[in-house]
Amino acid sequence: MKRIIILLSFILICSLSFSIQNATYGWEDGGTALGQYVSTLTLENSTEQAFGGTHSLKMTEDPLSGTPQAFIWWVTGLTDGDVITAGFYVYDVTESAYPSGRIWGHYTPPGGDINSYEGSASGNYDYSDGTGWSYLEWTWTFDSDGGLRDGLIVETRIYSSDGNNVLYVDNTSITVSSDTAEIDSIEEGEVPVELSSFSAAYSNGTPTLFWTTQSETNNIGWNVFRSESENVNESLQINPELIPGAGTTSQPTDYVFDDEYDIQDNQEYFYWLESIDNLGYTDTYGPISLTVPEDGEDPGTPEIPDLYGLHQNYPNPFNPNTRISYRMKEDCVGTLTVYNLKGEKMVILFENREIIADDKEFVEWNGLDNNGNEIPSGIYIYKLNTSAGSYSRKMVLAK
Ligand SMILES: [Ca+2]
Ligand SMILES: [Ca+2]
Repeated sequence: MKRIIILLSFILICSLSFSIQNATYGWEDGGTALGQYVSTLTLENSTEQAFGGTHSLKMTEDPLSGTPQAFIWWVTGLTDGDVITAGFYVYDVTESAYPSGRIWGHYTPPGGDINSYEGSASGNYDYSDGTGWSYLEWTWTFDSDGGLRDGLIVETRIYSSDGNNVLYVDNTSITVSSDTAEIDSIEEGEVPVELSSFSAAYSNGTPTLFWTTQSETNNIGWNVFRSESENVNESLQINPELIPGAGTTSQPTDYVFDDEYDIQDNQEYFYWLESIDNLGYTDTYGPISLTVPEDGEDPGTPEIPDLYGLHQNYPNPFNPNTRISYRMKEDCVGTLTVYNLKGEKMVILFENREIIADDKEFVEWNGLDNNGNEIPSGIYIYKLNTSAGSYSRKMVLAK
């Protein structure tokens, strides 16, 4: 029996060591493609269309010459059985007519350059659907053909006719199930998030992080990492759920996050933020540090940042309990109400409460309405109306 357990744990360790590499690219940095097939294809970095951000790859075939291809990814060092999945969005507004795009692939030989060719790798026979931006994806299981091949090029193909010969491509991604393969990508300089402040404060036994963005592009959310050293590789994620981002906005957005994990007196902690866009592209910010004072005393340590208003609830998404905090610049009277997306009042959390200037106050909500009934899963809006201004935010109840 013991032997079986050892064997099982060995298998488990092996499967955990198997890794996936991934990469994304969105043409925000002015690049075009790694290469191309046939010179009658013109590749430009264009702002005429974009799926994400403001730039995409514009493909123009002129004169017509068959099936031109832009080389989007080149993976080398592949071996039998490696799995490669790649995809991208194509902008096409001609249903069942040219121009249309397709995802396809071809092999390269060991030691070959990007223009070498070792046979078609096939691809997805579907065209872009002609309804605007549509997503094309394909998965290849690599076959080295007895060692003749070790590379795969992922192509965007354009099919066109006279005068109908322009396509746009954006937000491409690739995953490769291999530790040793090398993904050659067009370099990315995209800035998904413009972070203008990131700070930490300690009060009542809890470190609280505050950060503000000036703009966000396809930012689905945030993770927070903490370490006792300045090395991000030794850090651990401390948010139980992804903290929702603002998506795409040019308006400033404030975030607040309480570190609920155990802390030790006199210990310095380092914090990082990670933003994740809709394709899984991540960026890391930090670290900032915070030293927990002795005996949990509130020290003369970090000043509370200048963050007023209604804060994002925590946790979020939640089930069924969550905490909503707020801080006002001046003494006022406020009412905090939860609405559903139809604008129906679900619960009044407090009414005409006196709010003291500069105090961070909070209320806990248990997911029940004013009649004590459970509220269904969904997106809710909470509004704080005060004599000094009104604030609202969204939260997600996920059962
Ligand atoms: Ca883009
Ligand atoms: Ca079409």
